[in-house]
Amino acid sequence: MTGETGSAPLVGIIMGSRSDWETMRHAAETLEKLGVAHETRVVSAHRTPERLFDYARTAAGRGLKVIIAGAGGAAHLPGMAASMTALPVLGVPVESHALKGMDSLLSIVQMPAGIPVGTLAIGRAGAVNAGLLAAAILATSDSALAGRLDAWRAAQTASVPDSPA
Ligand code: RP5
Repeated sequence: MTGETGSAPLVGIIMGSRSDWETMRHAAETLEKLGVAHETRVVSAHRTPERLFDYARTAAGRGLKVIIAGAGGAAHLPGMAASMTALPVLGVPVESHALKGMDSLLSIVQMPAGIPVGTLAIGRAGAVNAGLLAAAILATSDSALAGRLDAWRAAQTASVPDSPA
């Protein structure tokens, strides 16, 4: 799966399956709007464990600053990624068919003390917010990005109507 931007990626968006893309594309689109270089990969904790090991172990060395990991069901990807890198890992629970994403949420959020995963909401809202949170983390050391993030939030505020009718 592609999604690379021109410059070296700062955010890695990984997901357990191509079926997660419909949700995780919202993280990518958010980063694109904010001009944050990122990459997207399918990396499954269960089906491709060696790929996950290689990805997480090399992420910091390749220049990534934040990892966004989305998965559904028995969603071990964010936690396993976090176990192998000190980079901040943001977990997005993908809405599953059987349990509506409650399985994904509980699999991601209830990490043991010592290996943190910043867990977002189930589905699209979580993916959008993971993109925003990754940008906010990067913006602490990138004033131009901080300005773009402020502008994005101001535009959102301006777009909210006074009346529902
Ligand atoms: C998880 O299993 C993936 O993250 C996905 O959400 C779920 C179902 O995967 P597919 O069977 O659609 O490939 O590992």
